[in-house]
Amino acid sequence: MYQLLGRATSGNVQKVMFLLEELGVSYERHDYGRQFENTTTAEYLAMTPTAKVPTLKDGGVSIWESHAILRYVASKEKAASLYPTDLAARSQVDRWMDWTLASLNPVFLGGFRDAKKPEAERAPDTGKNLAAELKILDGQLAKSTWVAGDNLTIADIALAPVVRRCVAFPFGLPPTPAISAWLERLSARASFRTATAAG
Ligand SMILES: N[C@@H](CCC(=O)N[C@@H](CS)C(=O)NCC(=O)O)C(=O)O
Repeated sequence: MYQLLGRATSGNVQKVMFLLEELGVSYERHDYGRQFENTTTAEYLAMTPTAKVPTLKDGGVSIWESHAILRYVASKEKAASLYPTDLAARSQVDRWMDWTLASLNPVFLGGFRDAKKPEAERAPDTGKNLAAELKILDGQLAKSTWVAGDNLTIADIALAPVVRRCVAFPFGLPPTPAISAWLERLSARASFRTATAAG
């Protein structure tokens, strides 16, 4: 059985929960990070040198980096609709997953920090930078039901826990109707609701 180490309030842990729930495979989650189990012990660092969550254990294998975990589990479970084996289709998924970490995540983290501050103390470009990235995603979702085409894939699974937080930031972001419709489609899935229930 998969063992998932990481608190349920972490967006990166939520991605992995979303996939495991969607697949309906058995797993146990253990609260690591923040106020829970320490991620800086020698034992944890031997698995995950970044001291971050999530870590996934599968028998003798342990994996860190949420997107590497998503690719591992989808491939191991032979979930070809979630992670296509056709290389061109797979590249559609991979590009949005890479974009999530390389482009959206840095502005999301800026937003996450700034959202807690009074307006006058926020970095001037936080809302603008977020709006620019969300516009790119909104454009894609205006063209296809799911991020990488007609099927839910691990690209949607990687994006969803991050984007739902982005659109809730108090920055007066411009409307992104295709993202809103996509979030509604996601909310209809029990897997997504379970994965994000902790907030
Ligand atoms: N790129 C990494 C980022 C991991 C990360 O930053 N995790 C955060 C939670 S979202 C963390 O471990 N924070 C420290 C903690 O929770 O103790 C991934 O996608 O897994």
